[in-house]
Amino acid sequence: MSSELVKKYFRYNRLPHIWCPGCGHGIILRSVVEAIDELGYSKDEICIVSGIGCSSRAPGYLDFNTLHTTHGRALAFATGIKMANPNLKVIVITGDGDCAAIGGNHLIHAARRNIDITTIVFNNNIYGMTGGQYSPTTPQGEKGTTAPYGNIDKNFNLCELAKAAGATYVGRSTAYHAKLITKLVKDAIQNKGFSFVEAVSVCPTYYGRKNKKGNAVNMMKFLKDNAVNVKAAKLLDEEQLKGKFLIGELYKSIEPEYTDEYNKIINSFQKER
Ligand SMILES: Cc1ncc(C[n+]2csc(CCOP(=O)(O)OP(=O)(O)O)c2C)c(N)n1
Ligand code: SF4
Repeated sequence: MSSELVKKYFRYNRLPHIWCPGCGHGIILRSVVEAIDELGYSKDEICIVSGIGCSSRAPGYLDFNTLHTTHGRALAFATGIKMANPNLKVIVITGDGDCAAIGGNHLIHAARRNIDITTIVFNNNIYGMTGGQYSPTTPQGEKGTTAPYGNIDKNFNLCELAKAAGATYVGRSTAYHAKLITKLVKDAIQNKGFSFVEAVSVCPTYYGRKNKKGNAVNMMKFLKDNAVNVKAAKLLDEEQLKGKFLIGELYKSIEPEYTDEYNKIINSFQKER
């Protein structure tokens, strides 16, 4: 990261960070910070909220209004913050376990309300912080410490889940496609409603080692070789897309936003008095 961005947005006394060498989370965080910087918001206008996990360490490193909450509950806290101060740009940074396992219910309800929160999930397909248990995004057949013979659960497609639940902006990128993360996060923050960005990360320490994915470079190469931009995908047939996953803006719509609707009710009663 450029030293300018570090100086401007990071809490010096919390560095160096403790993510493993080769972890994708640092690259993703850089892209998120770049997005905020490019949008030109003052630090006071932003509030970053997380649950618990390697990914959820991110707000601790950042010099904004930040809140490190309990595992899975980032969206519940973020909802309270947004309701109390709708002028804040509220951003949730979460992991696949935090967001889709213990926090799965909060995700679907925040999406269905279309509350103006941007959720960025650092999806490394595993529970990193607690040592490699399988998560809702661990692909079927792959291993975790809690699935030593291969996981038999079908994995969630997080973007489809967020869209089906009511999110009005959905995008996906990867730690390899860092510039695209910045673009998606910028668009997501500007969307007036619930925005969901899946940033596919790499965890060489647990997911990679357990599943013989090679080192961090190999894992990044996998992302490079298997992600297809939605625009390019339109020109490809089913056979060419087999085993690939889509990146880019996957969905966008315009719907009433929750805090606006809530304030309309408050205002109507205040007028009556
Ligand atoms: C209520 C509760 N249950 C479980 C835990 C233990 N725990 C901490 S982080 C974590 C999983 C983190 O995985 P993920 O959200 O995918 O993030 P990652 O560490 O992979 O970035 C778990 C189970 C906890 N802290 N609190
Ligand atoms: S355990 Fe995995 S997710 Fe956690 S810091 Fe290490 S590489 Fe990153």
